[in-house]
Amino acid sequence: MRIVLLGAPGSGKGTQTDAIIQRYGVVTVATGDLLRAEVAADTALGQRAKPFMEAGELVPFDIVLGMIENGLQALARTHPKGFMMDGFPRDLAQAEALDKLLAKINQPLDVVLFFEVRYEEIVKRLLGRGRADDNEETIHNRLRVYEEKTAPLIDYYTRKGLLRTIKGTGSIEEIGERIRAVLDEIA
Ligand code: B4P
Repeated sequence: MRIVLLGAPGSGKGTQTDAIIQRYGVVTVATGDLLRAEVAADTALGQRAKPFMEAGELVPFDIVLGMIENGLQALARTHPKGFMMDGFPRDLAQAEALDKLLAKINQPLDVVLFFEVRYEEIVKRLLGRGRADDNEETIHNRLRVYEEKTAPLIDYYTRKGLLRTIKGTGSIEEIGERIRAVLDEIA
């Protein structure tokens, strides 16, 4: 199965990935985690990405796409059960690039799970988490960037018939149950 997790920062995508991996045997590709690892290791890529992440802006296209391209081609060979993208695509250019890449390796997407959560709830969650980019100013900028650049993907994937909306509030188990209901139908 090939899945995209779509939703605002803090909508709980990362929180649900372990349960999905265990049940469906897919592997996860989380651009946020990959970028944070590059920053922590102080690589040239991490040094370029860091100021964008600290400001809550999207990291430039070439950096993110390079990471995805390398990863996906290898994953298609090593993980026949499929993959789940968390945090990618983040805008239309990334979505179109992903479509092209997946068409090239003959691995089209099966479903896009859109996590629907109100912004007041998101701000509360992220302030509670307290990661380096979870201060109030950066959170508001991340939500503004999400609204402007990422939210148009809801229409993009609806038009392709791939979007399924998951109500992202309630307990982590309740949300997991809603996800299972959708994915069991597709699997
Ligand atoms: P990400 O790492 O992708 O975003 P995130 O804020 O961690 O969101 P997620 O939805 O995964 O939230 P989580 O489950 O952790 O991006 C960070 C930055 O990286 C971006 O701002 C950008 O700069 C850069 N970046 C990443 N991908 C990029 C791309 N493709 N292109 C360009 N730039 C990119 O949940 C958040 C909190 O909520 C946690 O504390 C969790 O415990 C809590 N929570 C989860 N579910 C809950 C529930 N049901 N109830 C209560 N709390 C809950």
